[in-house]
Amino acid sequence: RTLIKATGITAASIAAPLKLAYGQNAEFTFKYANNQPPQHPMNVRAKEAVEAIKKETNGRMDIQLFPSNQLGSDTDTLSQLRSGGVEMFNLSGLILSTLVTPAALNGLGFAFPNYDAVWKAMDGDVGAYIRAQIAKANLHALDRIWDNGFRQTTSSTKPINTPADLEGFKIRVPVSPMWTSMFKAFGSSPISINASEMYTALQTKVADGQENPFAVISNFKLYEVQKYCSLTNHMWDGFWTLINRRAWDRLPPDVRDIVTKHINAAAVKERVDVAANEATLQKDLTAKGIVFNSPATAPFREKLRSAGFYAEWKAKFGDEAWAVMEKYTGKLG
Ligand code: X2X
Repeated sequence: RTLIKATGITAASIAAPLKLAYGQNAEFTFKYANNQPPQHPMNVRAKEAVEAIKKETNGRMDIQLFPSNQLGSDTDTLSQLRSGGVEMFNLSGLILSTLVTPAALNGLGFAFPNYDAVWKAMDGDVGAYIRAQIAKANLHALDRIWDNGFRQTTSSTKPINTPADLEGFKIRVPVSPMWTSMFKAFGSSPISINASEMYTALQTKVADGQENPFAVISNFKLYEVQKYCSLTNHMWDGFWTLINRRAWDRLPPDVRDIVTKHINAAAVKERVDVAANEATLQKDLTAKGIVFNSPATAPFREKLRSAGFYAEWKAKFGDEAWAVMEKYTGKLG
């Protein structure tokens, strides 16, 4: 006890590692990773779902949630998911596109005018098309994609009013060709950095700006290192729940059904939470010192078109994928 006192170890810190020996009585244990802090609606809803799954399987299935990239950056965790070191992962489709190109479809610049169009496409044929391609990479994707959101552009140096303001702009983007391609088309200097390094990159001015939905700007405390938020709404991004194929196939069908039911339901609830938070978050961020502006978006889209962005991605995705998107978005580019 004296030693414990001297080292400042508390009862709580001794108990913590014991909690890591999870699933001792469970038949099946999964590690479930994501990049968001615990308070993001995705983790709130995922936590409820894993508790419901444990209960409904009478403790046979124990899924432990690892928020905040605790198991590694997104790109690291994707490798672990493929090798089976991590069984389950909520990952942005655009980052997944480094492995499954069509998973970036929904991130095409200015494709979706609003959430109504997003959910019709993602719960409809666009989502089905993407999931079929994911299956070919030996990963199982659950049906309902979680909302990350429409992305807005923040900066420590200046508001973005016109496409010209993006020229030469040092902007942090997630690790994905869709993002680098889009910001190169704007003439920016995109720097690919995982979410886990984003705050530091902005703080140390490796990048002057970044782009993310309100929930991320808020939960990652980017208001501490950014001043302006320009409502560019330049793309919509979501998280697929991905499961290692061998781990999934090891589960009996009844357990698979229970996992599917609860995680899908959690994703749908998370969409509602994120939408409900949008209005309050803009007020909160304003109170924290962020200055908002609403640029006209048509000139940004025109810039992408004239730079050949849509032609480049139509060739990469192919005519079939493009036609599936255009069913929901109207003519792209
Ligand atoms: O890395 C990001 O910017 C984030 C959190 O939006 C994604 O997961 C793509």
